[in-house]
Parts: sequence; structure tokens; C-alpha cells
Amino acid sequence: GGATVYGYPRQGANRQLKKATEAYWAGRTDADTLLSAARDLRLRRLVELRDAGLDEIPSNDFSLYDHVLDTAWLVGAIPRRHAVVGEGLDRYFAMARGAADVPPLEMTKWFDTNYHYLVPELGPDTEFTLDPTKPLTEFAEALEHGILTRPVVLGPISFLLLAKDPTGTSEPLALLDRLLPLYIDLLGQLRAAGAEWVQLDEPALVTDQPAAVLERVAETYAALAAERVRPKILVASYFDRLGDALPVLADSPVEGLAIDFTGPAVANLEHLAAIGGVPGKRLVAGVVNGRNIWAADLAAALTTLDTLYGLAGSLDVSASCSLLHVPLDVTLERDLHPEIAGWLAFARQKVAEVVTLRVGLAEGRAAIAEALGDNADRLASRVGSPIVRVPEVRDRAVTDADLHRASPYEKRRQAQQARLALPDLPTTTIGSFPQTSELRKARAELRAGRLSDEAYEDAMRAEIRSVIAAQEELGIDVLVHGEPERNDMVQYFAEQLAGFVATRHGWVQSYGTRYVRPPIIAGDVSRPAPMTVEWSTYAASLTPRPVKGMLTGPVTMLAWSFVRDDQPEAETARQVALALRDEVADLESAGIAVIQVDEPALRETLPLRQADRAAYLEWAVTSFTLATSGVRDETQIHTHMCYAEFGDVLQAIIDMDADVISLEAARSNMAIVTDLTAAAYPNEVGPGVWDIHSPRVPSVEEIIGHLRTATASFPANRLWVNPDCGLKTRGYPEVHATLANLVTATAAVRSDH
Ligand code: THG
Ligand code: ZN
Repeated sequence: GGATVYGYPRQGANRQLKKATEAYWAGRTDADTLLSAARDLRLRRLVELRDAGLDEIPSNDFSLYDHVLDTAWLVGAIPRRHAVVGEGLDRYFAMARGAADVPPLEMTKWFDTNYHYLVPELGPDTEFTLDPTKPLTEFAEALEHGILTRPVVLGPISFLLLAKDPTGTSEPLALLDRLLPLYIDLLGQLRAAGAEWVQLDEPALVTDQPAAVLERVAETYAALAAERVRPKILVASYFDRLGDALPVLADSPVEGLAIDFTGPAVANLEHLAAIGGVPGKRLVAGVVNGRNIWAADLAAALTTLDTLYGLAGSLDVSASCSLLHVPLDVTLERDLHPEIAGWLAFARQKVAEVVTLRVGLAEGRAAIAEALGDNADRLASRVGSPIVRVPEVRDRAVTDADLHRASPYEKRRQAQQARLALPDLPTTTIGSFPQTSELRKARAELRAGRLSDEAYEDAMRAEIRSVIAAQEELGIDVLVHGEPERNDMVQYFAEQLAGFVATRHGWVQSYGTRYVRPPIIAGDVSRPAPMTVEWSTYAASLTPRPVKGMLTGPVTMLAWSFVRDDQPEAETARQVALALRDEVADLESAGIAVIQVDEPALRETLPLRQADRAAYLEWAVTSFTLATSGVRDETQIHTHMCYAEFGDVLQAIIDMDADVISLEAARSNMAIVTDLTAAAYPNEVGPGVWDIHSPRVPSVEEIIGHLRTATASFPANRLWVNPDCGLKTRGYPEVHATLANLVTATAAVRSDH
């Protein structure tokens, strides 16, 4: 057996790839400079992985932007609007980011991770043409350095299932017959270049697929395997269990399968045993979780490997998925509590775990006795640590009454109307105002110690004064303080909650050159002190109008963090919810009449398999209501969700019972309002009338159009008027212009009624 991984962080220890790419975009450097920086990073990765002891190293897992975009490029799936932009790199980046007047490909989430990919656009007229330059170049450059890599390519089924026909008139999978010859051609060229194995990634097979699709999977891999001149084929899946796709892959004539045995995918183990294993095949076993940051339980992983040993022709050890989804190296975290650091494994540490397990598998446990002992000590220290388990937090009781508001919505509505005296179609914004360069600079100066806490807070208060004044001048009804003090909202709350740990260098790619540093939930979560009350009460003191308190909900706090793996997510969510419930209570006591608890991630963390969704939605909704339902009738609870596609969670939205929800709607021309009407949504809703992801200023007429569409199917006295999302990425000129139009349009539609 050997040790391998499917992919590795691309950016470099100092995010060199981000810097090189953004410098190229800004016109500060040329294409050769960017390409040579990228090549340099790839070669360093190769050497690092070889020296770490991997037996087989992947290639083509690197990307200048996104591996799905790379696959679209590989097969020539370039929309006409991009094919006329520049050439080479510029055309590639036009697909990713758009160019003057040319919108980019749509971006969406890569399964249930926090990585976003670009959605290939395909249609009945798509003519595929192969450009194998990238996989061939990356294979050859490694071979020049004496490293025979295993090229990784997104498989044809997943590529098509992830693509879209923007006109909605055809099914991309119908293009399979047209696509397969290109894969055959590619395999032949890789073989001619010396590749012995190729990895075709088929993560779409861990989502529910009808029998007809699984039949196409069987045909596809039979057809690819029937080619004589090709590398051996390793079909990889990850993120969840294969279900009905497992016997299909096991019966197919490919030489190898890479299967995830972690998280919800542990079910693959029993299933594989039940079907008699894959005796003739190479099995690459993902036994080290590739998407969390916890040190593996090496003894348990060895036990899994022992079981798998009898179920395959040969057995290799790997992480469960590409290590793209975790930060690079724990040892870069100098400020981390050393005990906590010992519980963690980032990409470099995970590679070491994989190599250790390979040695254990090949030579027996005695050969890795020291590593096993050290690992057991670390796990034991975690189990017994007072950071991890805090009895006062664990023992806090929750009663059924804590999970819903004291009165039904209709009664609350009357109390809130009496208190707030708002007009029909009240106007508001989602929460953040533009993060100006001055604000970012003040934060950087504070971190660097060049600005005192007092001077920083003065700067924030000045910004709040100006944001409040601007909203009063515009005539907005329910104001926000603008969140100048927050940069990433999850990071902001994580820094103030006990149980969360921040990293300094723990960057993970979100999309393109954008990265996040997800906090780690290491222990029981509690709130040592109020987090937002001072800023909110300061803002409220400046105006007679209501100012919203602004919090991030429990589901989103979990979704954008690395969550502990030693208790159910529901329990972690309960703890975060209780901490937020206390904050909500403190805001209410301080006189804040409207409190918004955002859940932008509620839809995006929906489990991949339908069978797991009800249980998820149960704890998601429960944790939201636990956080928000401790308030009096006259306190109005808002929530906000973005990222459209709410169809799957409409009932959950109703069950959350927020008095008001604001939703992304402008791009879909208010379609969500009809859906809410059909679902008999009983509370108030603010369908976004400004798509803030596009830099346009919508006209008064356009906003009136959206509002009339909304009022045509939903009662005007339960509708709010707001943008789609927060304004932090927008500039002040467009924000002022749009909000002025929004207020004017609202006045016009109010007089209709
Ligand atoms: N916070 C967190 N996770 C998220 C989002 C968030 N995941 C989903 C979505 N929002 C991702 N969107 C973005 C948008 C912008 C950036 C990253 C993810 C971004 N990052 C800066 C960069 O790479 O230059 C770094 C920001 C920083 O300094 O922290 O612009 O809102 N947790
Ligand atoms: Zn939003």
C-alpha cells in the first residue's frame, strides 16, 4: 500500500498566489510573472509532498482560479461572450470575473464545503474541443523533477452535473456522448506523456442520483476503460456516502476507487463489506478527514484500514478529500495555546498522518508505536481538557418554552406596531454599510499597535454617526449602525465567545483569490460579556428612529467555522444559540426594539443526501428559535438569508418564526414572494429589491416594478423594502443613489394603497 492525497492548498504559505494574481489583474505585472510564480509554487508543493513521504503525488490539482473552470477550459466549454475577450489568461479570467460589459460565469458552492466553483455554461450548441495543455504541462514539469504524478481531472459525469444550461432548455448530461471522446483523447495523451494512473473525480456521485444517471455512470466508465491506450483509472468520490453508486463503481472495469470513510461517509465501510468489497481493484481509503482541522485518531483509522485490507486488491491511505479545504500548517500558528495546537492537524499535518498510517499498515503497529502513543496522548488531553468541557455550559437547561415566542405572530405584530409605528412597506437595510479604506486602515493600525483602543473606538463612533445621519437624511424607517467595527462577522463574534479559537495564518480558499480564516470551535461555547450592546445603544442614542441590533445566527456561526467533532453539531449549535440568546436579552434590556439575527448559511449547509436533511433542519431551526425567542412581544426579531434557492427550506423559514425575514430576490425578479405566498408564509418579508452583487444603481422605475410584483401576490402591510444583502462591498456613491431611489419608489407604491 502507498500514501497519497488528492489535492493540496494552492496559495502558498504567504498566499503568494493571491498576491501574484491580483498584481497581474491590477496591471502591475505581466502574464509571464504570474505564470512563473505559479510554477514556482507548484514545484515547491511537489518537493514538499515528496519529502513528506507520499508515495504518489497528484498533479493538475493546482489552479489559477478554480478547478471546475479549468475543466471547462480543458474541454473548450467557453461561452461565446468570453471567447471574444482577449486570449489565454485574460479570457480565462474573463470567465472567472467578467470583463467590461461581459458578465462572468455564475459562482456557487462546491458541495457542502465553503469553496465556491464557477458553473460551466453548456447548451445544445456547445461544441467541445480539447485543450490538454494544463494537465500535460503540470505532469511534465513534475516528471522533469523526477516525480511521476497522478493527474487529477474532474470526471465527465460530475463536470456535466455541475454545469448549467443558462437558458434552462437542455440537460447538460445529454452532452455526455459528445464529451466522452475528449476524455478518451486526454487519457491517451496522458499515457503517451508517461502517466500510469489518472484520477477522475466524481463527487457528484455522493448526491442523490436517479437510476438513469447511474446507468450513464456505468456506461461512461465502461467506455473509458475499454480504451487500450490510457493510464489506469482511479475514480474518486468524497464528502458523503456513495449509496447506490457504490455497486455501480465496484462493478465497473476501472482499476481503482478512492472512497471517503470519514464523517457521513463512514457508511461506505459497511456498504463496501456488504457488497463483498472490490477484490480486483486498487482501493484508496480516505481515512484522514480532509475537511476538518482535528488530528486524526490514528488507532481508529488503522482499525478501519485493517477492515478494508481484506476488501480490496490493494490498499492505499489518503485524506478523505482534497486538502484544499483546510489551512496549510498548524506550526505557523505561534499564538495558539500549545495544548490546543496539539489537537489540530492542518494540511501538512494531515499528510504526515497519512504517511504514518501507511507505515503502520505496511509494517504493523509496532513500527509506528511512538506516533501512536503521541497521538493517543493528544487525544486524551483533548478529552480531559477544561477548555473543551465546561460543566456550567453543558448543564444549562433548555425547556420547551425557551424554543418559541410567548405569543403567536399576530399578537406580537400588534404590540410591535404600537411600539414602532411604522408605515406600510417600511424601508431598511440589511446591516453593513461600505467598509471604507479608512475603516480598514484603522483596524490594521489597531492590530499593529499604532492606534490606541480609544482612538479606534472614536473612529468607529464617528463612522456610526455619519451612517445614522445619512439614513435619516435619506428617510429610511428602520436604521442600522453600519457595522464599521466588524470585518468578517463570524470572526468578530468568534473573537468574543469563549470556546472559539482564531488563527492568524489559517487561510482557506473561498473563491478565486479570496480567502477566509474560519475560527475553530474547540470547546464549550459561552459569552463572557456583552458583544454588541455598546455599539447598538450608541447608535440608538443618536436618533429617535428604531435602530436594529445585529447578530449572526448559530447555524452560520457553525457553517463558517471549523466545528468540533466530539459531539453532535446540534449540541454545539445549542451552546452558540444560548450565548446569542443572552446577547439578545441584553440588547432588549438596553431598549433595542428590533434585533436581527442573520442566517445567510442556513440553506448552504443543507446535507448532500435528502435522507439527512430533516435532522439538520430540525437542529438548525431549533437553535435559531432558542437564540431569538426569549424576547417580549413588542421586540421585533428579524433574520436575513442570501444565496437564493430557498425552495428546499421554505418550511424551515416558516418554523423559524422571525417576525421579519429579508431575502435575496432581485435577480430572480421577486420569484421568492410567490413561493412564500404559496407556502402560506404568515409573517413579514423583505424581498431584496437591489441586487448588491452587481455594481449597478437600479432606477426608481425598476424598484417600483419589483415592489408592484411583490404587492401583487403578498399583502403590502406585511412587506418590507430593503436591498438583497449587506452593503459592505459597495461604494458610498452607489449606496446613496440606490437608497434614495429605494425610498422614492417606496413612497410611490405606498400611495397606490
Ligand atoms: N465569512 C466567512 N465565511 C464566508 C463568508 C463570510 N463564507 C461564505 C462567503 N461569506 C464567502 N465570501 C467571501 C467574500 C469575501 C472574502 C472572502 C469570502 C474576502 N476575503 C479577503 C481576501 O481574501 O482578501 C480577506 C478577508 C479578511 O481579511 O479576513 O474578501 O463573510 N467566515
Ligand atoms: Zn446577505
